[in-house]
Amino acid sequence: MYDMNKWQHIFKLDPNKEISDDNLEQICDSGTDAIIVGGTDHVTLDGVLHLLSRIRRYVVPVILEISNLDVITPGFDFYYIPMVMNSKDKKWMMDIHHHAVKTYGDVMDWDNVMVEGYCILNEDAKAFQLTNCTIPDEEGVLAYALMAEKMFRLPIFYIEYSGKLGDPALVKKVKQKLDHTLLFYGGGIHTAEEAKQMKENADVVIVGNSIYENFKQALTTVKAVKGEG
Ligand code: 1GP
Repeated sequence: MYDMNKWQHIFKLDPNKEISDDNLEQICDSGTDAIIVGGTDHVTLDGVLHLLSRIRRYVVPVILEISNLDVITPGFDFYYIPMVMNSKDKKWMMDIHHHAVKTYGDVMDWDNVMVEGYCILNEDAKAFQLTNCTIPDEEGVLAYALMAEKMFRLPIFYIEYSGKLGDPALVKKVKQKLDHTLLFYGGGIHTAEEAKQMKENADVVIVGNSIYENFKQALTTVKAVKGEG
């Protein structure tokens, strides 16, 4: 029903943060390709369900990014499952996924489940610390990208700088390694210019924090990546 290969821009909403009805309407009607519901801290099932029901008033596709098994619930268009490739712990690559499939495997609609090969590159990001990551060198990042596509055949490779603008040159080099796997870039995008710059190489840019920090600017990132701004 939805063609993810055509997506260019996604807003990521955190169920643990407040957003007014008016701002939520503007986000959902902004022309963004989808909304991801996800966060690292204090994400609860109640918070997820409340946000889902509010977003469902609009036509935009909505995705649950599963950071914790307690929040898995039906009703989303897609379920994104992070596999943190540069974590030191197998837990974040394999074990929680194994546990989830043991629990929910029989009722999962596998067509709507996408595994994201995450590479988290900001040491100060909460997700980096929570998942016990290490920073790879450039060759290391490129190798993760190749592994995501050629070994694991993942639909998405996600360069995550959450909270900090990343290195566009690195994003470009990663993009050159990928033929099929979609390259998602997220982190520190606040302005139309920053969004446009990252979109030059990433297939999809994700905008999160700036929704809560500078709402008007966050909205301008949609047209910027879609070549309308
Ligand atoms: C976070 O990649 C997203 O998972 C977006 O990052 O919040 O820094 O925009 P920001």
